[in-house]
Amino acid sequence: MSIEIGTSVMEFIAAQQLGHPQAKGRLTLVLANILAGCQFIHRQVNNAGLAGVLGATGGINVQGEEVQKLDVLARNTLVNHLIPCEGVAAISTEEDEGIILSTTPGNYLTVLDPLDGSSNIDVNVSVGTIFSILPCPQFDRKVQPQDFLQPGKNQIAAGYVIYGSGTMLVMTLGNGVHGFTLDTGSGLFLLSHPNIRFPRPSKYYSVNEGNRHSWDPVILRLIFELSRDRSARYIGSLVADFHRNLLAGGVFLYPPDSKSPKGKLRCLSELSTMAMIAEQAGGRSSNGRESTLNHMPTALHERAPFYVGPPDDIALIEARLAEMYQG
Ligand code: AHM
Ligand code: MG
Repeated sequence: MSIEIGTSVMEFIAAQQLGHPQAKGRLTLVLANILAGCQFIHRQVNNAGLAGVLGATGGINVQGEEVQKLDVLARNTLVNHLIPCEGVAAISTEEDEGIILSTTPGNYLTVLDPLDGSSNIDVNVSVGTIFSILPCPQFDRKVQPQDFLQPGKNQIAAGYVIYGSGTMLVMTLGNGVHGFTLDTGSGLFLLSHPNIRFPRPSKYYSVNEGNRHSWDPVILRLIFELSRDRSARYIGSLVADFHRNLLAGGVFLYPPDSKSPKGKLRCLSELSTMAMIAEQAGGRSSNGRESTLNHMPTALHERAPFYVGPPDDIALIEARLAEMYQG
């Protein structure tokens, strides 16, 4: 599909929807509402120092993590846009223990990490919004939490908005990965990075090396091996680390450790999205044993180890980890 640089995202989505068999119903409307919410979050993130929304609320979320004021603002903004949106049957967010029902029936379930990278909010380092759209299994009955327990390969759309030195949307509808930069003058996301592919060979690896004291020796050796011909970059916001590797060429790892045997990142609200984008950009993702996209989650907030990047890197990682899983 050839679409000109500068095309607005809504025009782009409408054109893609025509050729996308799964994308029926109100997909354009659902995405428009997510992006309207993200534009509001963009303004809040940019003005946070002036608007008095930096810092923690004093609360702890369902994940046992400190809740930041901007986490709440981002969550409320997106949920308020999606509850009345036709097409959306229900919403699951990283901040909510259960699911949120919309006020209309719909074909779609939306999963959100409203503001990823909480530890970077107060220090002016890139954060992001992660979203995923799944099919709603039943149109004619009340949605249950189990309806969200679908492997990432079922996703109809997946994307993130990074609030960085510029604000950018990266998205796939299952037909390649495309990047749109927010033009702050017009308030439109405009196509700036068509058909993004992981550059090869990879030049970077991203992992929190502060966890090395809790790693299995197999993981220690793996990271040492990756570092031989790659430079290290670690930001601490999944969206920013993934985005950097996608554009500059690198592999991201969040392995299990003795404190977090299932890793830290969440299957539904973080990993499925990045996995679909990676595969659509010519990369791969894995939990160490199988493709992230094939994994069937068993709970809304289930965590899993995560490795994502160019295919050769993921093949190398899986080969090395086989030793750990066998032994
Ligand atoms: P969150 O900010 O939505 O809770 O997401 C978790 C974040 C990810 O963005 C990032 O990849 C990871 O936690 C960083 O973890 P750590 O500080 O343990 O390296
Ligand atoms: Mg997150």
